[in-house]
Amino acid sequence: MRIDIITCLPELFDGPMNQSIIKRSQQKGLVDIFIHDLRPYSVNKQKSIDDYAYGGGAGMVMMIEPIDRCITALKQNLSYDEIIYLTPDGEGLTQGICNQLSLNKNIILLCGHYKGVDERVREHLITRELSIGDYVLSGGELAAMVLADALIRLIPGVLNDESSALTDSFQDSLLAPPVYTRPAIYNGWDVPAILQSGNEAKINDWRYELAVKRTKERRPDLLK
Ligand code: 6GU
Repeated sequence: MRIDIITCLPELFDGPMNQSIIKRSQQKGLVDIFIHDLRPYSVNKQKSIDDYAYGGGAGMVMMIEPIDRCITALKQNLSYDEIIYLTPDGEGLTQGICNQLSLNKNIILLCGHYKGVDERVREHLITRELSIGDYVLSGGELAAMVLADALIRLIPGVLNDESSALTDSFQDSLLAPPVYTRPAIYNGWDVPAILQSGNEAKINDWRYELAVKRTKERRPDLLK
């Protein structure tokens, strides 16, 4: 999978995209991430990428031309399955959407800033709009990283234990059950005996039961 990210703050991606699982998945050749600075695609001599809103009001709006030029340049080399704009008024991201998007070959993520992008970008240049939750971030960059992370870990071969993405919370509309590791007793707090019994069928039943219980308590909306 190839992910091209368009941003006016490319430095923000330096750390998170170059650590741990995301770093290793790139080294293994399972994913390619390219960060594109929007600024060089500006057309005026001040190199601006935003301007005042028509009709007035506080806040700058990202201009269509640099974004169009950047997307057009990318499309000259490759065809893209999705061009996703990260915005708080987009469709809410779910594990189901992540599963679906992880099957794509090439995607573009467009990060918004200021008061957002010129509406014509949304009408004509992108294929999809996603939000990562009902709160407002100062830009789409963190949301793009969240989305990239959620997609990359679903690509076969990225996780060492390939079955482990399947037992994540949300993967079957249930939260994940509790997990324990050694020591078996710490401070007098012990690990449930069933997990130490070696009886795989009983352990699976226990895990399912606790997943349901936890989901009922914490996220009853998932059980509908
Ligand atoms: Cl995708 N962008 C911004 N700026 N804020 C958000 C968001 C995205 N999702 C939730 N809040």
